[in-house]
Amino acid sequence: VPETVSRYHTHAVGPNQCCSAVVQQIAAPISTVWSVVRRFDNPQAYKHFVKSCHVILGDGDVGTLREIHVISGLPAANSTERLEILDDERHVISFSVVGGDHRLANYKSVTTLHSSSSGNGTVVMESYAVDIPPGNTKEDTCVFVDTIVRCNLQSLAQIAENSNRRNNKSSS
Ligand code: A8S
Repeated sequence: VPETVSRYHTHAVGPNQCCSAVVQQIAAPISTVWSVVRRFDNPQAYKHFVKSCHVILGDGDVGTLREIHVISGLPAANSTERLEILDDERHVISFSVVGGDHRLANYKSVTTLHSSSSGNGTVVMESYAVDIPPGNTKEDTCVFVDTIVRCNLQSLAQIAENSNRRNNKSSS
């Protein structure tokens, strides 16, 4: 297990919280995937539930705040999120939810990228911890959040793999 995995994906979880992790294999180099993931100001590039995003404080360093609005049909309208870690060398990004009109209080996630042992690919690992909303179970909460995170990472894979294919074509 890489050191960044144990170091960044260990969450302190309170009694009324739950945590989980999603792993996604991507057939594109880590640099391609990282160029999409590192853009704290542009989550809508791969998170399809995000309708719009505005940076409300900061310039992309740790402490930057963004406000996202989500598409209709979700039990949420918007979310205010703080950039906690942005490590371009280790390929680690983390944000926490600090406000907004939704049910995922104290949501915090960490995303790390790893080069896959089998060739020129990337393994993305995203873990999170969140408060269990009143009236919900731990299981409900994990199913809901895992679904969102899995959708995001599948969409990330598609975008990175497509841009990788385009670049390979134009350079040959
Ligand atoms: C992310 C991960 C999550 C985002 C959740 C889990 C959210 O943006 C959506 C629905 C909600 O109910 C909560 O990486 C919230 O963005 C899509 C608004 C926070």
